[in-house]
Amino acid sequence: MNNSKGIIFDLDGVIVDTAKFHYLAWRKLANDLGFDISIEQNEQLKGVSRVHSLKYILGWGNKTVAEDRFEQLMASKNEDYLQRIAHMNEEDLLPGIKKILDYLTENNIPFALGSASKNARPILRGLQIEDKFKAIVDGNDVTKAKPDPEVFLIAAEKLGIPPKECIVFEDSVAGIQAANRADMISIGIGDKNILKEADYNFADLAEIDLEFIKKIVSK
Ligand code: B16
Ligand code: MG
Repeated sequence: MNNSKGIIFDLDGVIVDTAKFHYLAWRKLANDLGFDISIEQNEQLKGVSRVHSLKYILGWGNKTVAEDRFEQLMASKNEDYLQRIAHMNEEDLLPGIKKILDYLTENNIPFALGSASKNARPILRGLQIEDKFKAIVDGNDVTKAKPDPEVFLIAAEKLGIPPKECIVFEDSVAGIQAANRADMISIGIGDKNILKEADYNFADLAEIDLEFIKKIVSK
């Protein structure tokens, strides 16, 4: 098998469903400020950094806050979120991911994480898959949020593989755009009508068979 390809996985929505916990924590924050956010609004926060998420939310609630209050709100949302994900374990891996990671490991195909989350490492640790990744690039390593390609370009560099030879699994529009801008192959996980800019689309990882992975890493 041609092993010159590298794979980059997004975290939330690809490896684990943390979006529901982000939503509960952001919703509590909004409620405390006197307004609500909908599931549809939460969709727009997928793949978006913490700071940008709070900016959107305050905009939706027509709130403006001073800089120190903004920092406090981000910190309290994160504390709430961390409590909600504290008990995450292997059983929280999304269907299909384990099989793919095992296949890549067995075939020496390197893979990295490319996530906007600053909590990515403890989450991977809880899921007991942190050690499988050759590189982990998260919200602590980047200065520009998706759709900027920075997170994926750093991941490719850490894998030692040219961007053109990297394949990205992503569930957010911003993430697919970031992968495309990085000149990587993009695989959209979720609604193909939303992720229409992806090179390939699957409803979820369980829909992907190993033949597809074999084919795409051999191209
Ligand atoms: P944190 P991903 C993203 O993860 C989430 O989709 C997004 O909703 C969240 O705001 C962002 O991480 C930052 O997360 O507050 O933990 O730093 O999809 O890029 O893996
Ligand atoms: Mg995601």
